[in-house]
Amino acid sequence: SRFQPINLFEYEKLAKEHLSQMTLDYYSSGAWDEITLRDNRAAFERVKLRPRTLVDVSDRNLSTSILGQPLQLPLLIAPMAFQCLAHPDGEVATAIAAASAGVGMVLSTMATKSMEEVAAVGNKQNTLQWFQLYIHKDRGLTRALVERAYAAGYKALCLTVDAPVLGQRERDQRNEFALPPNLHLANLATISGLDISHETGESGLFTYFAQQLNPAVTWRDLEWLQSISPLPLILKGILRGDDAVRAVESGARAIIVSNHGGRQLDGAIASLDVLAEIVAAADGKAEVLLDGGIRRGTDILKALALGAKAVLIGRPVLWGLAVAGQVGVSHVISLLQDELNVAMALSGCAKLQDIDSSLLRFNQSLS
Ligand code: HOC
Repeated sequence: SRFQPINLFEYEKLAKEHLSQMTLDYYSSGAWDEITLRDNRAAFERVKLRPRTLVDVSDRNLSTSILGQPLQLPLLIAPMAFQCLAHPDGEVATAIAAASAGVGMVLSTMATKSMEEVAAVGNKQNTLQWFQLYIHKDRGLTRALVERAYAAGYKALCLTVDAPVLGQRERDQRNEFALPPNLHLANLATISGLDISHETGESGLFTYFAQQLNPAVTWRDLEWLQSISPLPLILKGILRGDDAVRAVESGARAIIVSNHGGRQLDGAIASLDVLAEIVAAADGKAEVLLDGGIRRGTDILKALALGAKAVLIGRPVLWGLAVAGQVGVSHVISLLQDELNVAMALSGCAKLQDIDSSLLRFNQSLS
C-alpha cells in the first residue's frame, strides 16, 4: 500500500524516492552554507501565537483577493524553474492544481512548459497567473517575453530583483547540474534561437543563464519595463524597508518579501524577520506577500498576522509534483488549506481579516 503523506514534511521525504540526486539537490539546496535556507524555517518556529478564546469560529472564510483578483485562500505558487524535472507534466500540472484550488501561480521564465500552454489552463478557470521575469541583457528578449505574457493573459509581471548574478549552490557545482536532453527552456529557446536542450554538461546551462542575467539593472530600468507593458509590476526579492519605499515610488503594485528560498545571498535575513519592516514601509501603497519557509498552516497565519496579504510556497509544490503530479500538488495545497482552517479556528479567527498582530508574541531576539 502506498504511503500517503499527511503533511508537507512527509511530502519532502517521499519525494526523495522519486527524484534523481541531481534534481533533488538542485531543488532543495540553498547558497553556500545554507544558513538562510534553514533560518527561513527557524524564523517561523521563533514566532509564538496568542490565541483568542471563546470566539464564534463555526463559519470560517479563507478567501481573499490580490491586486483585485479573488483567491480561495491567501496562497500562490512561487515561480520555480524546470518543473518537468519533477514530473513530465511539470508546470501544466502545477497550473491545473492551482486553478482547481483557486490559488495563484507565478510562472518562471525558466519553465519547461511554454507560457501559452500554462496560461491556457489559468484562463479557462479565470485564475490568478503572473509571469516571472528578469530584465535580460538582451532587451529584445525581455520585450518579447513581456509581449507574449500579456498576449497569453498573465495578469502581472513579477520581476526578480535579487539575482543580479546567480547565487552559488555548491551541490549543483559538485553535481555539474544539467538538464536532461529531453527537457528544454520552453519560453527562451524559441525566442533566442538557442536550443539549450542540446547543451550538455553543467557549463552550458549555467553559462547560458549567466549570460542572460544583467547585473547592471537598477531602479531606473523599471520605468522602461513599465513603458513596454500595461501589466502591473510586482517586485520579488525585497528585504529592506528603504527598498520597499523605492519599490512603491517606482510604481510596484505588490512586493514579495523573499530571499529566493535561501538560494542567493547566504546569510540574508529570513523573510519573516523582515516582513513587519516592509509592511510598515509599504504603508498600504503596495500589497505585501512573502515566501520562504512556509510549510504549515500556522506559518501562513503568522505571516498574515505580520501584515502579509498572502504567501507563496515553492519547494513543497515540487515535492507534490514528484510524488504524484497534479494530484500531489493538489494534495499539498489542500493540506495547507486544512491546516490554516484549523489554525484560524484555534486562534479565534473566523476570517482572514481577524488575523492581526495581537496574535503574536516575539522572542527577545526578534523584538
Ligand atoms: C542553471 C540555471 O531562480 C533558481 C532559479 C534560477 C534558475 C536558473 C538556473 O534556481 O533559484
